[in-house]
Amino acid sequence: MSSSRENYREAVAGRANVADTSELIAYYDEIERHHAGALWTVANKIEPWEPASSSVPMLWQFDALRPHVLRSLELVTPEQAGRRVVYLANPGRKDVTAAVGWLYSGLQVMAPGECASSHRHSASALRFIMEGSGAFTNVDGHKMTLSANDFVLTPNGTWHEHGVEADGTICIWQDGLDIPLMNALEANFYEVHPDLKQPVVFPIDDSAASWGSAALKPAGEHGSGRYSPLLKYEWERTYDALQAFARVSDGSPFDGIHMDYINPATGGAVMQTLGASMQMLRPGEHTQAHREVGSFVYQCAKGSGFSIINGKRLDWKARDIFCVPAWMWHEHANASATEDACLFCFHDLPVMKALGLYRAEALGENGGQQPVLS
Ligand code: GTQ
Repeated sequence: MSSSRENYREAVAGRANVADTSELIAYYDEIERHHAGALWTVANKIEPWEPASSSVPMLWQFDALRPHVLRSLELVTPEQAGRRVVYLANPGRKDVTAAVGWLYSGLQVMAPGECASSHRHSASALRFIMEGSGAFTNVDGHKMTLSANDFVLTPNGTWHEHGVEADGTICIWQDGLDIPLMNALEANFYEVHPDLKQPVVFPIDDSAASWGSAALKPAGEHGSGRYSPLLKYEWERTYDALQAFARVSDGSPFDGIHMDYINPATGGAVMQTLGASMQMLRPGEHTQAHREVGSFVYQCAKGSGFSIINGKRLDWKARDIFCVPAWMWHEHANASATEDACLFCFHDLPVMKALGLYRAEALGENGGQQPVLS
């Protein structure tokens, strides 16, 4: 961004444009000794014309990571590790352990009969199940059984532990959390359950049975208001909803058949800081490009295709994870002419919207797609 054209733009727009002289350099050294600095040396960096993400568009292929995730089963126990997870490290965000922006993502693996002890924290968390059977999670006494492509919440402040039944198989799921955001806000508390394990208080899968119907809820019940009382969104119901919507809608030019997971008590996002959606790209569909203020982590739930993110093409298939950094152009394509493709996504849009920061922009007035540059 330091081309001569940029310099010219900075100068005419009343932006910082001060050349280094030996006198100024000596001055900068002097004030640095007083733990201070001259604003005009950093102004253009800390007040960019538009969001300038340091995150890199990344693809994490499940087939490449899976052997390493399975290897961790032999190397550490859940008792030793707390959580046995291989996290996704964006090259531009290593310092804050983020997959993109202020969002964390990891692959957690558990073997039959194992259980990871109960804890709670300020970070909000979600899981999207990748493979295996017999996995369960217990959130504040609500035990839930987990199957492939189910989406589960562990909202901030709730006690949660995970395990796999003795007659299950090795299970892998994606964990999505706002850990980097909580640390950026210096608001992150963490607590281990005094008994390491909490009792199951409610009937198994009571949350989905109570709140999981498309348009019905328990009469007079409103939930806590802080997060969705529906803690598990089953894949079959999600896919049925996409199919039904596709019969009556052309969908979004940018995202195809696109539905938000909602808090059924409020119609709002599933948690205060994290939102999630599922989208279906019909056979051969290639969407128009747009960009948004917000960071996105995608997991392909079904089919295969590619996304172009600021000119970078990422080819994905089921269980691959990729990210879209804030304010980067992105478009998605289904590579198959016969099968649909589904993308799960979690993001920080609830934060952007609560703070009045959300913006979206289409590429070109009548839509547009990007050239592939890499
Ligand atoms: O399962 O609660 O991948 O607290 C990172 C932090 C999973 C969890 C992660 C966590 C968890």
